[in-house]
Amino acid sequence: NDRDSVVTLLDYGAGNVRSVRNAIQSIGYEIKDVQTPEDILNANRLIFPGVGAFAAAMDVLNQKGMVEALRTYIENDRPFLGICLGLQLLFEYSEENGPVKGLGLIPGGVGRFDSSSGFRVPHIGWNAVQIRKDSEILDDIGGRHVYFVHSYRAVPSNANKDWISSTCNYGDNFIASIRRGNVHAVQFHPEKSGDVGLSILRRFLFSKSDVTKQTAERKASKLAKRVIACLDVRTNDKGDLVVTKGDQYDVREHTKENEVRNLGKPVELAGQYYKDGADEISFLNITGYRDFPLGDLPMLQVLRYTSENVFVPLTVGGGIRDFTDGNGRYYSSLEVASEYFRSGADKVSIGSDAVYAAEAYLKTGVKAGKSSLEQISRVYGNQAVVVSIDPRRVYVKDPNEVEFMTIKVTIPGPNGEEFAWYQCTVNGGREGRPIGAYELAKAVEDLGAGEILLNCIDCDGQGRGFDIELIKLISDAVSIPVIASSGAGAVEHFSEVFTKTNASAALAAGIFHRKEVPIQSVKEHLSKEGIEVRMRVC
Ligand code: 1PR
Repeated sequence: NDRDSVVTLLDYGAGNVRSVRNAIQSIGYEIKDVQTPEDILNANRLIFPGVGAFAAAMDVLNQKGMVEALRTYIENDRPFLGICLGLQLLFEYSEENGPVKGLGLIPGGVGRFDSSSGFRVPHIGWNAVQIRKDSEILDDIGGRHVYFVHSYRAVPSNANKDWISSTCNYGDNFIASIRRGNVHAVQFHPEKSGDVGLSILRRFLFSKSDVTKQTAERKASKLAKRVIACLDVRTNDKGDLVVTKGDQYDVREHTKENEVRNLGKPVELAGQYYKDGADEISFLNITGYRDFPLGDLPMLQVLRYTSENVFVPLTVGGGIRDFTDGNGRYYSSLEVASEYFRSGADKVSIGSDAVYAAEAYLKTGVKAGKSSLEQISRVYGNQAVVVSIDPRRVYVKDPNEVEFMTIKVTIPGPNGEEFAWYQCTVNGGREGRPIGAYELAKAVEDLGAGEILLNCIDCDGQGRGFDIELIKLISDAVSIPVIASSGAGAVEHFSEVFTKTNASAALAAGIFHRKEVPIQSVKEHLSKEGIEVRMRVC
């Protein structure tokens, strides 16, 4: 009946729940939004995709008078699915900016992952979970990877063991999901976990008899290495938004017309890469440094359309900074980022503006809190902010020639130089700045970056492999995840970067756009080499 095809969504307006909406709609359900506490009590099925910080979420629930309704709904064993923060809020308290009191339905608290044990925080990426008991909605996913992104987690204890339906190991065991009767909650994001995630949502939404049960496989899992497809997007000379790709950042054809290289349409390519098994998709608006992104509405459309059918994380970068338009209207970088999140992005990536922020921080030693990086990470959490670095290798004879961290190179420079540093650039590689990639990486980690996208201008588009020396330098310097980028030309380059450096993910563009190497072949190769990856369900 009609009521059976409606699901009630508790969206308190703190971030991107567009993907949850899209995922629910893609499996044929209508959404009713909670406006009042009564809507919670009257729900047939309630999904609570918690986003943002724990304290802020509790404040909003309290202000809107929804705490009691939620407690009653869950205590009455009504069909409930909490996602991410929607799981954490069920516990007694969280240490996030706290301790802060939660709903108190499950004994225990939520604490931060310990990065001193060598595990990078935030925990971002694909992990398989260990099923602990009949979880109903997770029944077919044992051994399959699901997508996590969080810095805080609840830990198992004697007091809450009856609730736990699966755990995951990341340094220590944490609670990946809970189930009691009709009440479910998951720490990971089913709406971002590809086919496996959609099947979890389906199980929650369908009545039990609609789904065939399969026996869960119990397999230990490490965080999988991610393979990311990157789409450099810009408007070509005809005014069409196209996916382009440069050689060392030069995106123009070397012909008489000198046109922008056109490798396809952003939404179509993103959809294709999702089907091919990409673990994440990045869009870089590569002329964002000169065009204002909110003027560039097509990019927002690209995100909206893509997020309707692509159920893995989406990152968008380019032009994230404060801006005053031709009419004197001021837009803060936070407004720009918010618009990206609302349109379907899960993370934003900051390039040039993060370089200026890091320079200012290193000069003064003070975190002024005003930079785009600091503001966005304060509001949306550091897991939502990637810093994209565009460094260029600069050879030197003697490390004392520069004040930046140098490496001893394996292949000497053009004049026999044995050392090099990596100079950061802004405006798409057009301007070199007085800061090294090493110094920048450490500074942006301090300022609130959750991840680093590490490009290399020298290697970009060359297909000769990643700059292993650079990636090792940076991935050893920080404790946030590092995405290796620039230079992939063959499947072996991916296994090389994962065996020789501490990169958490590898990103490529050209080889995927030119259909030289399918994403699935990269995954199969990595898996054969004993590197854990997420495999698509066929
Ligand atoms: O400075 O905040 O406006 O952000 C601009 C963003 O656009 C930055 O993330 C910057 O890296 C990117 N960008 C600017 N200009 C270019 C260009 O190519 N002319 N693209 C550019 C950067 C690098 C990667 C590329 C990898 C892999 N492209 O995106 O995808 O190098 O390529 P490959 O596998 O083909 O070797 P802001």
